[in-house]
Amino acid sequence: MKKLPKDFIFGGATAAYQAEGATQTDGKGRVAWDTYLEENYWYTAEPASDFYNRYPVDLELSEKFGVNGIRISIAWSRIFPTGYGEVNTKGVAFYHNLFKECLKRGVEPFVTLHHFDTPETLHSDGDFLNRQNIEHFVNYAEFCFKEFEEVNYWTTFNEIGPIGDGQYLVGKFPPGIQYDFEKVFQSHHNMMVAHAKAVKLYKEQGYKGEIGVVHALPTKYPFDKNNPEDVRAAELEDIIHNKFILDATYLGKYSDKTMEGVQHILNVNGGQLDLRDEDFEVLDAAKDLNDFLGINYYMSDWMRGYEGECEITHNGKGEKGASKYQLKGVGQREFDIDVPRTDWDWMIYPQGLYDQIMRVKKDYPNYKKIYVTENGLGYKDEFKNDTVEDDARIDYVKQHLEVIADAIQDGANVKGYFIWSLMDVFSWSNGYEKRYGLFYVDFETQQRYPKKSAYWYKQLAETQIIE
Ligand code: BGP
Repeated sequence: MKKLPKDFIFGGATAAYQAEGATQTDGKGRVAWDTYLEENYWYTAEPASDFYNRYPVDLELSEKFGVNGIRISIAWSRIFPTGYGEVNTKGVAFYHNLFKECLKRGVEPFVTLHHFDTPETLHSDGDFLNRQNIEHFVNYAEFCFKEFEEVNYWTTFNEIGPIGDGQYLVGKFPPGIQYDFEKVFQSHHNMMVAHAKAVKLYKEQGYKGEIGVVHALPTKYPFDKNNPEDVRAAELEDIIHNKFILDATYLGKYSDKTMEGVQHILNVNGGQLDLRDEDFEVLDAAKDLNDFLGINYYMSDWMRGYEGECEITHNGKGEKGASKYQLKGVGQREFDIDVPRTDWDWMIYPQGLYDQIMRVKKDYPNYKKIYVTENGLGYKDEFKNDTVEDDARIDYVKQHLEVIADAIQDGANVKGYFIWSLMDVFSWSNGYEKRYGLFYVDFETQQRYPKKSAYWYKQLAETQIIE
C-alpha cells in the first residue's frame, strides 16, 4: 500500500473548448476548431459540458469529492475575440466569476492561457508559424496576468508537442496538414519562444504566483532494444515529441544530439528551420524561471525501424487495431505487443510515467517541481442505475499514482495529480463517445452523476493512501 504526501494536489483537469460550450455567447470570437469540426467531424463543441453555465455544479461536486485543484483554461477568444485589440468585458467577467467560485469551494485553479484554441483570425494567419502571433500571445498573457490577480498558478501552453503534431503531422487538428516536419518543428520552436517571453515578462513584472508549461510526454521504447534500427527509431520519435521541447524549456537551446536528429528528419523529408539568435536569448533567459513543469501522460509507444513512406491512420472511433503510424526517416509504431491498450490503441504502461519523471529529474535538474497535469482512461462508459462502474478507470489511475509515489520516493519533486478529466468532456478528434470524467455527463440534460471512480478518488484525497 503506497501513500502520497499530505500537501499533494488531487485535482481534476478541464479545457475551455472541451468543457464550456457557449461558443457564440457573450461576444466570444470564433476559433479554428469551430469550422474544422463542422466540416470534418460528426460532432461540434456544442453543447460540450455546458461548463459556461454549469461550473458552479462542477465545483460543488469537486469540493464534495475531495478534488482540491482544477485545471481550467481561458479561451483567448472570449477575452480578445479577434486575438488582440478590444477587450470583451463579458468574457473577462465570466472568468472572474469562475475563479471566485473555485476559491469559494477550496479548489485551487491552475489556469492555462492556451489549450489548442487560437482565435480563428490568428490561426488562419498561420497560427504560431507566424511570428507576429507570438507577440499577440504575449500581449494576451500580459493582460491576463494583470487582470486575474486571484490566479496563483499559470500555465502558458497546454501541449506544444501535440499541437504541432496534430496540425502538421497527423493532420487531425486544423489546418489538417500531414507529414510536414518543417512546420512541426517550427511550430514547436515558435511556441516555446512565446512561452519563454511570457515567463520572462511574468517574472520581470514581479507577480506573486507561479508559472510553468504543460508538456505531453509519451515515452518511446525500442521494440527490440538489441536492434540498433529500433533504438534509433525510438530516439527520433522521442526528439519529435519530447526532447526538442524539453531542451527548449530547460536548456534554453537544443542539444547537439537533438539537432542531429532533427536535421536527419529534415534531410530525409525536406524542410529548413528558421531559428534566430534572438530566440535563443529569450529561451536562455527563461530556462531557470519555470516554477513547475506539467506532465500529461497517457501512453508509451514501441518503435521499430522503417524504410517506407509516411502513413498515419488515426483511430478516432475507438475501433481497436485501426491505428497505423509510420514515418519516413523515423520509424513505425508497433501495437501488437504484450501491453494492454485502450480501444483507441493507446498503450497503457504506467512504468512509462515513472521513466519520464526520472528522465526530467536526471536530464533537466533545473526543473524545480512537477505536476502530473493530465492522466486518465478514455473509455466507452456504460451508464447504468445513474452511475458508471468504471473499475478499469480506477485501476488505470491507481497504477499511475503508484509509480508517482515511487518517483517521489526516489527523489523526484512531484506535487500533484490532475485526472483527465474532472467531468466528461468531448475529445478533440474522437468525439463525445470517448469519456474520461470522474462525473458522468448526460450531454442531453447536462446532469452530472458521480462514477464509482469519483467515490474512490474522494477516499484517496482524504487519506492519501492508494488502494
Ligand atoms: C490531451 C489534451 C486534452 C485531452 C486529452 C485526451 O492531449 O490536452 O485536451 O483531450 O489529451 O485526449 P483525447 O481527447 O484525444 O482522448
